[in-house]
Amino acid sequence: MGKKKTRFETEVIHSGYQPDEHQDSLVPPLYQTSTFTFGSAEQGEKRFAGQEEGFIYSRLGNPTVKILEDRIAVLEQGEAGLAFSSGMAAVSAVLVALTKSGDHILCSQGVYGCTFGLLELLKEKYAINHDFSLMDSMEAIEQEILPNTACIYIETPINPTMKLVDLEMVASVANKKGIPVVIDNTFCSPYLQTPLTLGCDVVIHSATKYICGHGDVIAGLVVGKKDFIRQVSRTTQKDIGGIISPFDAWLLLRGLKTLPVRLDRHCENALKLFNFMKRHPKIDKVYFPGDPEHPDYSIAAKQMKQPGGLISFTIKGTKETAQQFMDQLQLIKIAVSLGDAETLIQHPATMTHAVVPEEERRKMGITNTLLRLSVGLEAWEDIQEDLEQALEKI
Ligand code: LCS
Repeated sequence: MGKKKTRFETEVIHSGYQPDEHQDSLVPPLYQTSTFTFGSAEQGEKRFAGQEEGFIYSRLGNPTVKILEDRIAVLEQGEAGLAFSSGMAAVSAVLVALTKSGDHILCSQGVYGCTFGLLELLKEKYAINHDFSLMDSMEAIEQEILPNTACIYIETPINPTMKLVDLEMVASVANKKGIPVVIDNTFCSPYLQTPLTLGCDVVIHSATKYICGHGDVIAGLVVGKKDFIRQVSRTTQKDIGGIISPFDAWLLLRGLKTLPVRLDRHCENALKLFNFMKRHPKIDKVYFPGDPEHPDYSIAAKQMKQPGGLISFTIKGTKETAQQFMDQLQLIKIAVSLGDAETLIQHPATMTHAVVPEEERRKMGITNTLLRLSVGLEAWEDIQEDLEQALEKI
């Protein structure tokens, strides 16, 4: 683009888009089309052969989607981006691209339930094994990397336990061994954490969450080196087909513009609620990276701009107490997903992580009294009052 590099808050609004390339439209146009016409048979042949630039068919690329892909690449400070129909389409396209039968994946001790399901599927169907690792020291990781380890897969903060992994530390070990490090950056968005700048290789997002921000799209994004993104776009994306619709890409471009403004508010609200929850007699433990007593507080301070908008906590009592508490909430909605304007609460053991066997859940730290709160954009006093009245009733 040859333009002056601007700050994050400006890039979320302008990067990847030039109005003069699109009839001077201020807002990126929605190219709601499945296919593109060729002026001649020869032109069609050239486009398919890669001898001429241009769009062919929306599963292989679309101008609205391309703007989103270019924008997320800028925000994550990577070379290229790729958009998918869901976060899981992104996770599966990346993991299938990086592995083959007989390989091994080293994974953080805790991942989103469906990512766990995918790892199990890869093991059962294709003999791609995995191990979970605390990733808390260089020595441990060095020992856990096997000769057939094809990639390291990390969530940080981990959904829903809010444990953190030191990305720079893991990347320094992996880089020496030439093993790609893949990060699911969903909980942070590029506004709070940019893993590629810490030495990681591939970033994945469930764009359904903070990037969309409005609870109306399911989508995924991947950012990495040009060669890797091209490989994924020509193989596991093109041939498995989990592409985003142009309209959903358009909505994400709209949501992205307010990402920093929204996240500042999510984080501000979360910090206030954390201080309330930490002192409440009916709440047992609170897991929040902004807690100076959080075991990974120093990692959060090092690699995250702010502690984020998610708080997990355990209610004193049993699974039933936790569920009774949820049922008393009035403003806060019981729903999975996160990063929306509305404050959402969910019970991981029976919802997002219900597919994880109980034994594994215990190892990850997901107990039956654990709840996850996605702090929304409402007045924090109203969210606190709702928590307060529901806690009073249990
Ligand atoms: N990665 C993380 C960290 C997630 O939290 C999710 C979804 C995904 C990937 C998958 O993204 P999707 O395909 O849904 O766009 N997490 C959810 C959650 O915690 N509640 O509902 C969905």
